[in-house]
Amino acid sequence: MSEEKIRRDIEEALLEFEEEKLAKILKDSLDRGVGPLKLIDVLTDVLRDFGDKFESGEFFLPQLIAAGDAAQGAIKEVLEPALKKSGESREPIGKVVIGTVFGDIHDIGKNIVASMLFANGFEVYDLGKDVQPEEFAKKAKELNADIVGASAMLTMTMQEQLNVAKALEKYGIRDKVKYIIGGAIVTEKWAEEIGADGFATDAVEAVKLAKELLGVT
Ligand code: B12
Repeated sequence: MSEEKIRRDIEEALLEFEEEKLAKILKDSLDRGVGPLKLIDVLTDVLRDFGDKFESGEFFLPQLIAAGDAAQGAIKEVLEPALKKSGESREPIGKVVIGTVFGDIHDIGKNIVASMLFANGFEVYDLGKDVQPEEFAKKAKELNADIVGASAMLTMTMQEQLNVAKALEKYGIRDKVKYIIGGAIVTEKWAEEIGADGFATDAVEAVKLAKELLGVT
């Protein structure tokens, strides 16, 4: 099956908000040897396209919510287990605490990053979404984490990534952890501005960054 056909099928399932149909397309594609990473790429691209259509007024919020929910469900059911499979039996190379910042409920990207880090040998503690800055710091201190990751998708919630950095200072662990950020609105300039140790635009880059920061090749 060509990538174009898979994209068309995924798009159709999401337009109909059909989680089961989407899960089946993903399962069939995996069975045919298409990698989970490739499928995540295609799904991400379709979702971003929906976001653009929402912005231009072609789509409405309920459509975005229903499509986002269907994508999330199918990723959890089919793609996350496929990603995790490859990482299950390895010694952890580092401990990561990750979450979506306070006021922000976008967690699809964060979940993919968490799964990819896990699949690549990291021990991952996922705080979920809408997480208060202190929660990141508290958990990182408790677990003696190596990396803290904060995801933000809204211009409105970007500031919370700075608040996480401040919370890490407050808990006295800013120099003990590497702080990484991500999300559609995050730029290198913003990462520098808030003193983060790095940022990544997708999950593959996030894994590369995490490994680099811990000096793992
Ligand atoms: C799906 C979606 C939703 C779903 C979320 C479902 C869910 N469970 O996540 C729902 C419908 C709930 C939603 C709600 C809203 N949304 Co919305 N949403 C989207 C959409 C279409 C896709 C986001 C997504 O999942 N992308 C796919 C994932 C895989 O990509 P990603 O998130 O970018 O993640 C990757 C990277 O960023 C990176 N990454 C992510 N996190 C991290 C963390 C670390 C540490 C690292 C290193 C890397 C990293 O790796 C990820 C994997 O590759 C985007 C459009 C877009 N262009 O992004 C809008 C978008 C983000 N939403 C937007 C808006 C405005 C909203 C609402 C405010 C709408 C409203 N008026 O109510 C609400 C906000 C609610 C809230 N308080 O959070 C705007 C934001 C604009 C802005 N600049 O602020 C966007 C850009 C749409 C648009 N074009 O207007 N949304």
